[in-house]
Amino acid sequence: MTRLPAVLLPRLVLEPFMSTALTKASASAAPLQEKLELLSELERKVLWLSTWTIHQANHLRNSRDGLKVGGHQASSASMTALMTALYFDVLRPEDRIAVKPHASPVFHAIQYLLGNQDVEALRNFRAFGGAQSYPSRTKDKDDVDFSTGSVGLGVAMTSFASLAQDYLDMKGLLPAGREPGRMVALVGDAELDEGNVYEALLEGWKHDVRNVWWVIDYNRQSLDSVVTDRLFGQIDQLFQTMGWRVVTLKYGKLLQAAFKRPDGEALRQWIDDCPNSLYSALVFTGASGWRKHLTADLGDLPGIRDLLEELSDLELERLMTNLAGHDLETVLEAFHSIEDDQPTCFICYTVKGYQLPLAGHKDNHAGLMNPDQMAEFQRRLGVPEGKEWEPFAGLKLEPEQLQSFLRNVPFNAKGRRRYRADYVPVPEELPRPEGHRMSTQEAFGRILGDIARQDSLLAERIVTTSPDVTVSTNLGAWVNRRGIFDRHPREDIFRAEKVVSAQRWAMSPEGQHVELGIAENNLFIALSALGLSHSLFGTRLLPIGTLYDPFIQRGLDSLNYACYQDARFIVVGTPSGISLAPEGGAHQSVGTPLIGMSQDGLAAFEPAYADELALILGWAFDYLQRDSEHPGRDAVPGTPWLRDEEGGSVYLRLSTRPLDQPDRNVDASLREQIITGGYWLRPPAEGAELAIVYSGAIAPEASAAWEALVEEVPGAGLLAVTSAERLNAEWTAAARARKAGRADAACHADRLLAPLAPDAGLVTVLDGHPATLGWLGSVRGHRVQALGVEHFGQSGDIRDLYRHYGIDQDAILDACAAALVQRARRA
Ligand SMILES: Cc1ncc(C[n+]2csc(CCOP(=O)(O)OP(=O)(O)O)c2C)c(N)n1
Ligand SMILES: [Mg+2]
Repeated sequence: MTRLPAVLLPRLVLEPFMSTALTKASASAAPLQEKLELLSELERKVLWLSTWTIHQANHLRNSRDGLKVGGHQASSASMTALMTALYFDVLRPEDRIAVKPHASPVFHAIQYLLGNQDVEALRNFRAFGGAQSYPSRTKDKDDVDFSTGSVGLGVAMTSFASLAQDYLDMKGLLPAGREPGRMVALVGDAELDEGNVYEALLEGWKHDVRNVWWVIDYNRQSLDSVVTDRLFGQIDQLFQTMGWRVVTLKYGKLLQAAFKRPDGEALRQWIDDCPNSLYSALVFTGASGWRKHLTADLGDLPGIRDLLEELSDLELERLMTNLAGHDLETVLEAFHSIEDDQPTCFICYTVKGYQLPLAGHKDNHAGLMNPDQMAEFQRRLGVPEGKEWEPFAGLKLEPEQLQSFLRNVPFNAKGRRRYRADYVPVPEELPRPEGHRMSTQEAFGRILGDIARQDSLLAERIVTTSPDVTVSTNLGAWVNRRGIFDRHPREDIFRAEKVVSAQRWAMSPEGQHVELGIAENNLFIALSALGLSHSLFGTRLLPIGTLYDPFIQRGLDSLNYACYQDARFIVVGTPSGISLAPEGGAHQSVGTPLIGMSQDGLAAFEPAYADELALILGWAFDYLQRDSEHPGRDAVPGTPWLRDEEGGSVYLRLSTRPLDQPDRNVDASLREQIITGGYWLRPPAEGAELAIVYSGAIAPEASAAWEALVEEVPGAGLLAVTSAERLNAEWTAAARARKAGRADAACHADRLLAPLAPDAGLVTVLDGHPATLGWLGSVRGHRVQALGVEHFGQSGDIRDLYRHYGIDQDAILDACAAALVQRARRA
């Protein structure tokens, strides 16, 4: 009986492995054997660097605040072979990857070896300005494709990125010479507990997505513990039901060889039957544990007895943890065997903390090796002291050989893969829809309907999407003209059968609306992918997503995720507030204006009138496209308070409440004020003692209250706030600038309120949380009566509801009276 190799590295079990798939598909010219040797050396270095990066951050950098810095050595070690194989051999420049958040150190180590990350960033892992804890498109310098951090979202992102790629590809909008790539998620197995993953899976199936790989690091451990055994059978089936190919990588070459020995099948069966918890515990306890259990369960089989006798403790441990996810050749074989575009899920068995003393322990998620363990690990890997950051120190192969291999890594062939796209021209102004009375939602639909009729680049690049509320958010006119996107042309059956409908529902690759199922998470991740099209694929899209305003909260983490990645899109929340009256509290939004104010990367507007909306939309199409090289037509150099030159995404909170439209011409000054956040609809007299401030659909009540008030308080003003968010952002930014020495830094909110008497009262009101406008009192020290909605809405008509929640004309006048009384008392 042959003895298993002493050092169970892949090199010694290569002979039986001569996969044609691997040799055929691999772009590297290096002979297979040599390549495996190189990759296994690099894997060792990646394991070292990722582990050391975390160690350095926790043990060698001075902690000024006594906080543990953290980092995930076990989660990283789980993926080093998979990521080594992918980045150094399998991936191509056009591929895009979402890396499991807590494998960030592995990603940074790989980019370091590829020359795309500097050592300072590694040294400063998790420190200010250093490599980020979780891969970040916006904060890391080493070409992160998709940010991750909130588990599950990066996974879904790959599916929608593939949809975005198809959208461009099928319209011939991918820049010349750019091949479609694979969208690859490196997934922690516990990420599959996140519901959004299944929402994305189902949506992906509907859209027949392709070129998506999900590589699951199946270490059977999450943060708290070991995951349930029965889960994977189910997940396997689920993927297959959704049309995915499932490739399970369970056993490495060593175990495969052991299974071929006498009684080897019994060993396989034993491992197959071994509960996840026991397996993990034995990984941690090591040889003694394996021997005890294998002897008790299989000791009567001569083949197993021989095996246990032959193997040293180290050999036995290596054999029993030789899961396929750590076996480079098995991994490469699997990846390279896929040559078509069918979505593929690789279930890769791994050990969390592989090769580390933390391996397998259920509490290892946040576990860190202590300095003694680290020293022993360093010795074992042969990394000389003082050369911890040297890319090739301690490896057996010559640095030149390794460097030359790295220079030819296909993934790195084109350098940084951040693209730029040409600016899509936006007309100076979008025309305001005709009509004396309409809601902002209707105006939105009509403005888009007008654009849909045009033959312009703007019309070509707008893509709309909605989670099953396309018609009820007034996208109908747009969709009727521009059609629904589908990879396969599909007839509108109702139309073909001559059933009368206002809505055309034909689908084709030319369509410009992506219809989604109801899942709001998918909406925001779709916007995230479409809104990064310029950077990921080199073609600018102008995505607009619509949903009912309260359901923003359903997809809030995904919205935050989209903004965190600096995706550019317009999200339209409509209808909003209790103005949706009869629909009741379950559909009425209260807190969304505060979301608009607090969400970074999102300029939020709540216009009342169609002309305001037309202006804001036109501005938004330009704002979406801004960056340092295209600072936008409104950006004034030297006034950085609003960060307008950097651009961002835009949130429009709209309403179904029809309002009488003002008959006015919007001049340049008014335009600027609408975009900056507010204007005096009725300017106050100099030294006025009172002003009513409103936002959005409540405009008629605010106006009526002002009319009634002005008879008794001549000179009172009526301030229309189109964007509490921008007024607020500019106010705080200007204050920061003043502190930094810019004495001239002023803000629009301050200028607006300047005419009022210093002790004037402000009555603020909106169909949303009162805190949205209440802060205005702090700008110049005015006393505020803040009206708004603080409690869940309910069914009713607008009159009943506005009265009940205290935002009707009477409530506004009562607040005005209170403000005047308060002022008189202080005088
Ligand atoms: C939405 C969200 N909830 C919770 C967390 C905290 N968290 C980080 S990793 C993790 C478990 C990860 O387990 P798994 O995906 O299996 O990765 P492993 O560490 O085992 O590789 C949790 C709960 C998070 N990052 N995101
Ligand atoms: Mg896990």
